[in-house]
Amino acid sequence: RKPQLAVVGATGAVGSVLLGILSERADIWGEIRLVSSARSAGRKLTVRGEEVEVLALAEEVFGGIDVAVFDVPDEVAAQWAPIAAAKGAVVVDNSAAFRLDPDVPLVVPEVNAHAARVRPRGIVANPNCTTLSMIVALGALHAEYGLSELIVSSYQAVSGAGRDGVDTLRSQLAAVSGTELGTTPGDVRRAMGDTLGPFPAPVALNVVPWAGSLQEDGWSSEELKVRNESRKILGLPGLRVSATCVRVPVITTHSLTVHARFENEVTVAGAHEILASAPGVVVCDDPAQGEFPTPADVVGTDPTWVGRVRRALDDPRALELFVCGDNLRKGAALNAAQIAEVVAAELTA
Ligand code: 11C
Repeated sequence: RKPQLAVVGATGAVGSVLLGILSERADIWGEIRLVSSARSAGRKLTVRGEEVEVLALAEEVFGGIDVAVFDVPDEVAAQWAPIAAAKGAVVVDNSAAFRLDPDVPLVVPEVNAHAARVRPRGIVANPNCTTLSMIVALGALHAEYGLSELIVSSYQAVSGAGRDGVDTLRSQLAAVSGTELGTTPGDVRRAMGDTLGPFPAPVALNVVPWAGSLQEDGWSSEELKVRNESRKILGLPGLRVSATCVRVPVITTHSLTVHARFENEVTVAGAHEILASAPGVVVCDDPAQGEFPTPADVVGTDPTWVGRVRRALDDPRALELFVCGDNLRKGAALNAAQIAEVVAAELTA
């Protein structure tokens, strides 16, 4: 029989994208059961061209389910993923609850698909969208050159903060459109009043050097995720990583500038060749023709797009890159769907 899939968090920003992706990819699933909080249960959503009623999260919904993709808040995942696993489902969890658990693999199929096979808790974790937006390209370069250090800055889209993030940017853009705002200190902030949504400062006409929650020594949770998750996915526990995470007025698609240092000397031609032949990566790098990835062009696509590839002027072992990836697709739903497919192939082998 075909494996049965549950999507938990089906009505959320990532859940909706996942239903679209499941409708586009090879149809390997038997039933696709949709699950959400009690608040959204009863709604009908379309997947594979059929309307499916959303069920309220409860232990019974996991009966007969082989793989359950969770896209819910950390605390909901922490409570319910083990319940689904105890009912016999392999859980693919997109929260941060289990990513650093040594008994939970953190998987990006292009980089470490093998890791998904060893899952003592019956849970496979899906990385954070910021890490995911760059790691496929870095995994390919690491396999050839041996990565030793990463210094990155992110330019994160508001949909990383969910529907609330998108609604906030759209309403802020409406408020500033056709005005002279953005020319005197604090004018944008005053116009926004208390409509900052999930962000600590206006995001329209602005950049906000903050994503996530405050952690020790001034680091944000998002910055620590980039460090910890990159290390785990690449199998490099001592990798030197510094990240600065920044929110920008983009709806969907995270971008990153990456300074990557390697064990071996690099060349731009070599990097281009590695990236161009890496599954899941597209090189778009001809600045003379104005060709480089931008979120406006990348949104809605599956690959990791890489441009502006340069060798560091002062370090023959370092590359500078500009990377874009759709944070809702490869950054979340697509990677989860890919992991689910890897698990399904194993279960049905
Ligand atoms: C953002 N990357 O852009 C975050 C959202 O750990 O999965 C995803 C948080 C996570 O705000």
